[in-house]
Amino acid sequence: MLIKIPRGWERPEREATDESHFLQRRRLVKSLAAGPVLLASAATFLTACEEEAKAEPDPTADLYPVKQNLRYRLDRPLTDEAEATKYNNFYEFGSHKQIAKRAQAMKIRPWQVRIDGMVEQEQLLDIDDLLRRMPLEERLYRHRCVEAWSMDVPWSGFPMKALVDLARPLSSARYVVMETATDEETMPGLAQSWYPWPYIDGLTIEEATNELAFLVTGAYGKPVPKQMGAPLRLAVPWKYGFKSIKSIVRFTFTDKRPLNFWEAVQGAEYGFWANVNPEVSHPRWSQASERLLGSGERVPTRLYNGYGEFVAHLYKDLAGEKLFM
Ligand SMILES: Nc1nc2c(c(=O)[nH]1)N[C@H]1C(S)=C(S)[C@@H](COP(=O)(O)O)O[C@H]1N2
Ligand SMILES: [Mo]
Repeated sequence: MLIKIPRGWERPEREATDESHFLQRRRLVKSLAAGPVLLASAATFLTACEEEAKAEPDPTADLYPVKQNLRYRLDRPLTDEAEATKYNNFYEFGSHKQIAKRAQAMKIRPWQVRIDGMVEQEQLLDIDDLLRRMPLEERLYRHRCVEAWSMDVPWSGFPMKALVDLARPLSSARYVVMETATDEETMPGLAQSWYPWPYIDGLTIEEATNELAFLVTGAYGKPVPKQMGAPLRLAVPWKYGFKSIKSIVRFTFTDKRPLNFWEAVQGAEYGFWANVNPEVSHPRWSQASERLLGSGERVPTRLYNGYGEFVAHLYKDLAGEKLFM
């Protein structure tokens, strides 16, 4: 009989389901100490907030659905909306996937977006003005989480290049850093003080102005739901999902490469570039295949998540950089 001993990168995905595996024990200890009293009050609070959410219609709802840009197509079916909206990574609301209900407490109006750093002039933009100025369109994109699951989503939004043009960065700027809102009142994850809040991530200016980089304002023909990063979220489909930062309040132009949230948490496992590559394993699991959200089917992962024709050229002179983690 042949006994096969799996190597590190051959381990099943169930071992790869949490980016903060090594932090779990600590969180568990803390939550056990907090006990059931907290859970009960959280439940009451959520009901109140859900009521509030229902009462506040999105002021940009009339903009949707937007016209689909047929240049960005999929060769596999869209993920069911019900699946994509109930299985989410949004650590501000907790380090597990069932945060959708909790996220409804987030206040997304008024919402301002600051543009600062190496720009001709700092700007503070109201989200509703911004959305009405930007060229909205729908794109069908793949999304590949570093945890080896994926989904296919009809996003609405605008090319990030339009925002960079609006920002008028100085020629010395090389990166754009994005930052997620921090609202202690509605985001219980912020109390997990061992995480380096706020969540930030960044792109080079070349990446940010690549035609694929997309700022998401909607999904499935409606304003994007809170758990998916309302009212403004990034989609960079050739990179692992953690680069696609949610609920953005700030764009800072800089000449210094930022240390993103996951890199700061665990630099041995997550880096700045994070381009999808099935041949480069995560230190704790293989990236060769992925599980489709919804059907559960396992399919091979593709280099640059299938978007090489759009982005491979961005990396050809970067030998020596860790491009795929
Ligand atoms: N602010 C913030 N943005 C975030 C995250 C997060 O925890 N906080 N998780 C990232 C990860 S790991 C993934 S896979 C996607 C998940 O997006 P989804 O919940 O819409 O599927 O959001 C990314 N953006
Ligand atoms: Mo992810």
